[in-house]
Amino acid sequence: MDTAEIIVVIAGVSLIAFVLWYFFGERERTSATVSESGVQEIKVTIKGGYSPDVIVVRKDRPVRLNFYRDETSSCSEQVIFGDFGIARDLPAYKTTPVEFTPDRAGEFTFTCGMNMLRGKLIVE
Ligand SMILES: [Cu+2]
Repeated sequence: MDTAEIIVVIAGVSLIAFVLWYFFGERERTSATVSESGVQEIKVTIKGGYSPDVIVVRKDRPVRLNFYRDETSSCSEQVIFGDFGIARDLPAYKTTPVEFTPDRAGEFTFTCGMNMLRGKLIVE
């Protein structure tokens, strides 16, 4: 193999590694911060996806997820926590708090109204 071929192979392997990491890799877990009043709070920015998209909270303590929708894409105009029976409209370029108290531990998916954008709420 000459140098050009080796470079192509390395580039190809790195691309495959990136794709595997992107789709199957461990997502970054972000814990909510607890305010003085005991509310677990976290800001989630929405721009083509949820950021952070894996949120860790504690069970039986109130949670306030502040969704900031940084786009007008109709995809993200709603956020749904099916397991907790919550659906909220999110106006563009505004922060919308979603408040509830998780009464069960586990991993719960939250999505946009079309089930395209996805995030995970981990209750511990
Ligand atoms: Cu959508």
